[in-house]
Parts: sequence; structure tokens; C-alpha cells
Amino acid sequence: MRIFVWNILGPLLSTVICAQRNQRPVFTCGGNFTGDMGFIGSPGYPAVYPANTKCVWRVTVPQGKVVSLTFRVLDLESDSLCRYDFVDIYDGHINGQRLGRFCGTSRPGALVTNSNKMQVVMVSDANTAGSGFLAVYSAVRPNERGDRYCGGILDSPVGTLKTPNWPEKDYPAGVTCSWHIVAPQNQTIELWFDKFDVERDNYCRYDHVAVYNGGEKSEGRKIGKFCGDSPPGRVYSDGNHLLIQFLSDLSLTADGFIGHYRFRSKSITTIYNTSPYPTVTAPTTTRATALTYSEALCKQKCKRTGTLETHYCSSSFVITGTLISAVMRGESVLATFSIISVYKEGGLAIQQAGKSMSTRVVILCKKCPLVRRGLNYIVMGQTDEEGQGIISPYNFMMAFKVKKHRDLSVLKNMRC
Ligand SMILES: [Ca+2]
Ligand SMILES: [Ca+2]
Repeated sequence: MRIFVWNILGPLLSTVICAQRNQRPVFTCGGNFTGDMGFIGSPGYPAVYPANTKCVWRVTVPQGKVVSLTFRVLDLESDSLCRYDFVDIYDGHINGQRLGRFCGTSRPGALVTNSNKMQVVMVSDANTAGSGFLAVYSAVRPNERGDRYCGGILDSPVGTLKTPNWPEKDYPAGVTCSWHIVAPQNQTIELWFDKFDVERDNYCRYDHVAVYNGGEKSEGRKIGKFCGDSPPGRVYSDGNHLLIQFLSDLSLTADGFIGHYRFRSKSITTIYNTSPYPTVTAPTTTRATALTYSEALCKQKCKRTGTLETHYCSSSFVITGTLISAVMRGESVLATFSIISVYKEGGLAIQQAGKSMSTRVVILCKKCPLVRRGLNYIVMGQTDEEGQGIISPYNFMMAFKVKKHRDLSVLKNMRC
């Protein structure tokens, strides 16, 4: 029986895998592939692929390993959203998450699944073609490092994550990127975004970034789901894992984002996690802070929300001061305050000359809040990496009256 099967399949297999004599692989439309390594290619590669075709390749590597696929050649009809001809890569064989959709000629980095199965689907329409694609798959250990298209394990004390194509072009349509940040046992993670532009939707239904407190995707551990063009507030993990997943659908795209993280010793973050006003668990589409100017940010109605109390804990710095100068910087204002009191320093850069202290703060939107020289203010806001204070319309700022000093002192002694 075995001989009989081999008699039929043997020659067939050898024509599929290697044409006789010249050992050149012959690529067919789809198929099932197993083993530690192999090539898949568009039908007839390197000849032009046929029109109106759909091919499905299913790759299975040994249990315990995951699939890594690298394009050696990519040449499919080019379109910014890959609407005509494309190759889709899925994590798993059935109903898997799409890892990416590719077309044109620029090759992505390695695409890596979370399981031992990958599905590759190529679709072509009636017109315009190219020589297709040639890709190699291999079995790798989960969490193996390497040049990935996007996502992966991040375990250095500081690091950066960004959407594919950042900052040259919009992120592509139809991708999923998962970054898993792992700190040592006794440390936690602080994450912030300094540029952020993800297709806007009130419920972030189309493209979004979801952040999970832990190493796995679970609704109960979700810190927030973000989209739009204002960066989400700073995120602090409870433990030593943080998972960030970026997903884009097959339509509109945007600039994308660049985010940074750093490890923190646990004692510092406890302060934030016991906050009665946690910023990180705010409703999912609320953006409590913004660290950079954007037109949309300043277009919003300028209306102060919340109270002194609700903002105290969520702000990185809280001071009172007299506005001594205000200089226009594009659509923003660089304001210098002579400091009356510091209630919360939060990394704010403070200049000292003799007995007087001052600080420079950027008011992102020149009209929100409107400030006047010579007046005293309670100023709350965020600080960036350089210790620059930043006030967005989301922050809290109000005229300072001496009696407020008592309220602020009470808040200072309260454990956030
Ligand atoms: Ca085509
Ligand atoms: Ca989209």
C-alpha cells in the first residue's frame, strides 16, 4: 500500500518541489506545508502570476515552535491599500488574526505567528501583475529575537515602539502588531506616546492601540483602547508585563505612532496605582493628556473639566506661580512662571536664581487656557522626558487665590 501511494505521490511531489535536473522549485497555487523550513512562492514564480487567482498556503511547524515568514522577493501590483493584488498573512489556519497585507515591492520584516500555524493567502485581480513573491518560512522558538515586521518582545530597560513605516509614511492597512514588554520581576513599566495619530473613531472601532496590564490579551486587564490624534496619557503597569497591540483595518490609515517605555522600581509606581483618580483606567477613548500640539487638540471647545482634586493626582506637576512672560511659539505659548509654591515636582525642570525659582511651561494651545502676564495661577500639567512642563486643554489651570493654598497643601499630603 505504501509503495502504491508513493508511486502516485512521489513523482507528483518531486515536480511540485523541485523540477527535474535544474533543481529549481516550481511553485503552485497554495498547498499544505510542514516541517522546519521551506519556500513558498506565487504560482509560476518568477514568471508573472496569473490574474483572478486566489491561492491559500497553510504552513504547520512542529508543536512548541512558531512560524516565521520572510519575503525574499515581493512584486505585486502596487496600491496604497493593497486593494487589487495582495498577500495576506494570518496567525493560524482558521479565523486567525491577520498579521499583515502586502503588495508593491517593499518587503516587510519577518512575520511571526503566536502558534505553530500560519496561513498565507494571495489574491490577484484581472489586471496588472508582477513576478509575485518568494518567501521562506521557518520554525522558530516563541519569543525569538530578530528583525520583525513589527511587534515582539521588548526586555531592555528602555525602548521604543512604532508603527510600520514610521515616520516616512502612514502605517499600512490590515496589520496587527503586538509588543510585549517584560521587565524584571521587581519592576514595573511606564509607557508613553509622544506622537500619535491613528484613524479617529468615537469608539476606536477601526484602527486602534489597546494596552493590557499583563502579558496576555484579556478584556479584564485592558488599560485602554486608543485612537485619534492626541497621545493617550502615560500608562503604568501593575506588574512586570505590558502588552500593546496595534491593529489597522483595510481602509483609511494615518501617520501612526512612536511610543517609549522604561522600567521603574516598584515603590515609585505604587503611588500611581493607588491613586483614587487613576488616569490610566479612564474611559477607553478619553485622552487625559496631550504632549504635543495638534490642530484637532486646539480646535476643541476650551472648557475646563474636573476639579482641583481630580486633577491633582493625575498631573505630573502642580505649582503656583506668577506668569512673568509669555512668548508665542507657532500655535503654542512658552510661558515662564515665577514660582510661588511647588506642591508636586514630578520631574519639572525648575531654574533657581538666588531665592527666586522659575519654570518654563509650554501651553500647547495658545487660547486654551488663555493666560495674562502678571497674574497668579495654579498650574498643573505633564512633564516630558526633558522635564519640560506641558499644558494641554485637558490639564487644569486656574487663577490662584491665597486661600487655595490650604486646599493644595491638603492634597499634597494626601496619598495619590
Ligand atoms: Ca492586479
Ligand atoms: Ca483604518
